[in-house]
Amino acid sequence: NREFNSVTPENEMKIDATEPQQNQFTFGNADRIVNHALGRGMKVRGHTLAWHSQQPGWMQNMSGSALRSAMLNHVTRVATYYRGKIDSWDVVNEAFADGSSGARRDSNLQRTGNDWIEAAFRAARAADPGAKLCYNDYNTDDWTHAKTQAVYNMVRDFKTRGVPIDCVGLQSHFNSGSPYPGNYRTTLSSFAALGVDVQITELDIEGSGTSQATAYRNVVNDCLAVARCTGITVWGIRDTDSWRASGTPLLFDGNGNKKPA
Ligand code: G2I
Repeated sequence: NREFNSVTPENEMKIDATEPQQNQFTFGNADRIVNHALGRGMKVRGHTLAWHSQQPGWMQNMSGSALRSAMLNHVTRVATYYRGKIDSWDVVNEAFADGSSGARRDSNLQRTGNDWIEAAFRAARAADPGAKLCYNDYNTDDWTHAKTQAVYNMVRDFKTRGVPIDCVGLQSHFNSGSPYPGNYRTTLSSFAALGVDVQITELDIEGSGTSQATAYRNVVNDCLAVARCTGITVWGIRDTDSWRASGTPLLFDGNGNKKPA
């Protein structure tokens, strides 16, 4: 409450959490977060409407037109339920493959047809016209990576053809194997130049002390330098609650005390 003006549910809006049985929606845990945030004037980032991972069992077993319909129904129902309460939605999460291919990630959703992503964005726009609609991914921070270029080309194509997209989320999970790239600001400004906002959506940086603080400073300065960089979300508050707890990647230690970062 003291340190943040925006909040994101780490797991509570995922497909398995909000639609555990087909057409039976459960919003209790997500509502607690949304109500807490809105009651204090904080914004909410919604995460996430369509994703190959964390699908409930019933969806994992679907394919083809039945899965396409179920996915669109999910997007519509969840975005409609939260209409007017979400600042930005991660409409589609992690749809591109890692490595040098620049291809889409294979998944049951991808196998419903290459247009599944734009279909999800159109459904989200119809359900909540006021929410900013984002494409969110990881390993898209380094401007030279094939995956970054592939997402950039998709967003450019969407803007050209009028597919409703407002923002790109860079997850920005950094560690020694995937460090803060020196061209990060170029990545942010290049996406922004397509006419979308850029948001840093899941920031964490493994390390400690001064070097960790320097990396955090670099990320923040890069965002501040790009007018359309409109938000920085850290992927947790205390190190001990992080999905990468052993890497102590967050801004507060296990006692909730501020770190140098
Ligand atoms: O994997 C790191 C992040 C990559 N980008 C998308 C994010 O949504 C993702 O977040 C992580 C959460 O931080 C984890 O907390 O996504 C994982 C998978 O959804 C989350 O892990 C899940 C476990 O898989 C569940 O077994 C567990 O019940 O966390 C749940 C709650 O602790």
